[in-house]
Amino acid sequence: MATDKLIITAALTGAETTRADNPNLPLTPEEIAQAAAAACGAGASIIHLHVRDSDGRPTQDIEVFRKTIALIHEKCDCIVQISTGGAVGTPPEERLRPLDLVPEMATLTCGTVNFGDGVFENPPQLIEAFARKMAELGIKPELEVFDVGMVANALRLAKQGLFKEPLYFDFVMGVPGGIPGTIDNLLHLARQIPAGAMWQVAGVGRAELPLAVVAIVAGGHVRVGFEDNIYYSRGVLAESNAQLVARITRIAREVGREVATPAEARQMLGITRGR
Ligand code: KMH
Ligand code: ZN
Repeated sequence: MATDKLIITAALTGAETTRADNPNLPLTPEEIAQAAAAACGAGASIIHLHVRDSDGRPTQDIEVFRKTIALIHEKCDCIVQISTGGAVGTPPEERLRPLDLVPEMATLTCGTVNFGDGVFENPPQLIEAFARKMAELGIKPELEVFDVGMVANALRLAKQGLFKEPLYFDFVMGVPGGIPGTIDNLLHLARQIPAGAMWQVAGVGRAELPLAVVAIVAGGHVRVGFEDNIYYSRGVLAESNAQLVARITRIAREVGREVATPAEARQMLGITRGR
């Protein structure tokens, strides 16, 4: 049974979810900041951040990120984790651009994966270039794993000294094209990472809740939010990202696992510089 505190990440918006999927999706900087503050109040310590342009389409525009992050930090102390994944097909140089804001964390996808009808391209040279930029700027990478071979890709880069410990893996499970979101697969992934490394699960769709529950008791950490899942229960749309976070906080407490504050999450992840 896990005894360390649970880190909850809220993936508020993503690049693929639309208002037609869930009318409560936050899209503007103001809406995203409001959703971040509510998620933080419900127990999230990390905000996984995608932003949208004024038409609601995914963008990697640094100015939209800058504004959104400033608004978030006016309201709460959550760690902001910028997405370098963007949307399927976003050019690599656009994906990298918001790193110039030097966020505390950013995502680093560790391989190429079919993603629904598209291909989320992350060839070896791109992964290494992104990892080097994060290392240079002192940004903590979250190592995004969409299938089991990506763990090995991440460990090869770790051997080159590109990551500071503890390594923080995010197992994104249930993307059509990636590893299916089963409990067996989650436990298999968790067994692939070295001692001392940390992991989180982001289950897509109906896999979100059961995999989160397994992670809570198995010593992992949890990501929830509209990027991954728009439902609260079967056929019932979630009212907010905070509603999904609050349920994870309640379940964790019920089984004796306290939830990390942003300051505690920074300490666990080895994030030492201020934001
Ligand atoms: N939107 C997906 C294609 C990340 O944020 O780093 C990629 C993604 C991963 O969301
Ligand atoms: Zn994302």
